[in-house]
Amino acid sequence: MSRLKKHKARKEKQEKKRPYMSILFIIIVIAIFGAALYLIISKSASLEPVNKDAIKMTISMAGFEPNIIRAKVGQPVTINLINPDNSMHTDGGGIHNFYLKEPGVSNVNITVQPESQKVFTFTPTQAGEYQWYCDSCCGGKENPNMHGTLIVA
Ligand SMILES: [Cu+2]
Repeated sequence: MSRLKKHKARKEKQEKKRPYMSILFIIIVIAIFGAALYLIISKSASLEPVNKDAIKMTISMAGFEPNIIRAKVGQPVTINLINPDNSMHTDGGGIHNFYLKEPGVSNVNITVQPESQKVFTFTPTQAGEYQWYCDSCCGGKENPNMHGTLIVA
């Protein structure tokens, strides 16, 4: 076989490989779009609160909703905290937290796993304005989004 023929043969071989390459490329593109779609859908999937009498509160990368709650001295506050974020969130692995430690108000440190919820109760014993925050993501206390205010009268 001449050099030219060899070269031609090799070129033909390479060209035969190409359709597989484009199929592989299409599969990769579909996989990436599928993963993105999964993240969007699972992010918007809402969890129904397990305790309908509690204050329904969500905590996500967007912060607490609501981020202001009012309470009365001596009356228990029950919060149903829902975390709709999934574990694909790079910062903190989708884990969020409710941290409220103020003398005479409460001593609460509740961690909520991704796509789950927790119900907890505390009873404030002093009037005033208090800050709670998420201690598990985006710089914790330093992140202004991850705060809430408890107003006790
Ligand atoms: Cu958080």
